[in-house]
Amino acid sequence: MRKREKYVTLESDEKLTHGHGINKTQIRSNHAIPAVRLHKRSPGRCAIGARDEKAVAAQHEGIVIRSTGGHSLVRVNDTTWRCELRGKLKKGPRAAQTVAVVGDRVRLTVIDANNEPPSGVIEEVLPRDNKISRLAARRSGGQVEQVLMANLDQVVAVQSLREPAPQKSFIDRLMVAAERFDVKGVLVLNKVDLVPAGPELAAEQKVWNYFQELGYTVIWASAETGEGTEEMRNILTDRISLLIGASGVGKSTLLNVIQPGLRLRVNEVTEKTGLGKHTTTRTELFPLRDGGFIADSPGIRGFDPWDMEPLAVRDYFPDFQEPGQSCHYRTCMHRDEPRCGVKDAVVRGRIPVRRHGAYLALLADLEERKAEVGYR
Ligand SMILES: Nc1nc2c(ncn2[C@@H]2O[C@H](COP(=O)(O)OP(=O)(O)OP(=O)(O)O)[C@@H](O)[C@H]2O)c(=O)[nH]1
Ligand SMILES: [Mg+2]
Ligand SMILES: [Zn+2]
Repeated sequence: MRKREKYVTLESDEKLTHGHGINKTQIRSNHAIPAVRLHKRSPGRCAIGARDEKAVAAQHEGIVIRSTGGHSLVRVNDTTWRCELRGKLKKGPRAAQTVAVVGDRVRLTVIDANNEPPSGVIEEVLPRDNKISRLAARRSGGQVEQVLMANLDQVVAVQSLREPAPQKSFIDRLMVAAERFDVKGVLVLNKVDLVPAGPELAAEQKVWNYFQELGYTVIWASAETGEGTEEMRNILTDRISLLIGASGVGKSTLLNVIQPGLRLRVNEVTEKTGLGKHTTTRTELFPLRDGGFIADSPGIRGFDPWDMEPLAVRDYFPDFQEPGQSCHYRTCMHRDEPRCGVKDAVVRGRIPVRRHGAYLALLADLEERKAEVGYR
């Protein structure tokens, strides 16, 4: 985990913890959360920290825990503020939905501190340490960057072993994005209770242990039996994490087991399609009782990484690094080139054909996109 300099204290509130005592939740942040006063007539222009008896517009710094349309919920210490975005922020180069995303640290001006919830205006989104984003289809056609979350320590990919069946290529792509955006990748395999012990389970272990060998944390879990949930709680504590995966894999159910007071809505997987019904409809960040924050997110089917040069993609496959040393060409893309160490490793069974296939497919997607609009 990356080191960050300062600490800020956020407290869980009653609603989120359902009376399980007082919870001082420490999250890492580069910024303290001061309440500073600005001059009444020119909010936003006064120097932070300026003192003026007539001043009324207090400012706070907080973390976005939910972002929908024009509104965001911002957590400042133990209070959740409802905030709008200052108009000028919507005009920048970023698409409106990526201006302030879950996990963003923001500076807000108080509009009404006595409101229920208190209200404010987001004046500034502070620079991000990192983010996880993918390409998403735009309603009006084409594709656009969708930032799923900012300032996170790890992305926790949740798959179910059955109902719905796991998608290996989703994991391959998500882990590439994690490498690209410098976020730790964790893999949770849920519903292990649905896989009979014996050859079926052994086959799954063979597939998924490979990711463990690559250095990713792999957790076998069941929200039904509780298996693996303690291990999950341990890796989530004191970190800021994003749970991500297809609809119906059990993200919300797992969180409810890990922190019962959350009472997240969960739903049935439809029998016909074996797919979930998108019970969770937005990404939301919750303080964890023992420290840290976890974001539950709506199910997504695919994950298209972006913003990388085709030649850089090979660097995001940890298993290609050592065999890649023996490629004849320094810029070998492990595709059509002769005397390729990576392809040799595939032939010798050291790298699964599937992994190499996932790499080639991603490469082709990025090249196609680059040909259309430039690599971004
Ligand atoms: N057998 C079994 N069923 C589970 C397990 N975990 C979750 N489920 C069931 O899977 C279904 C879907 O769970 P959710 O938690 O709503 O799934 P989700 O990933 O949050 O789905 P979205 O919010 O739509 O993205 C529910 O009916 C759960 O009861 C598990 O470990 N074993
Ligand atoms: Mg859910
Ligand atoms: Zn090669």
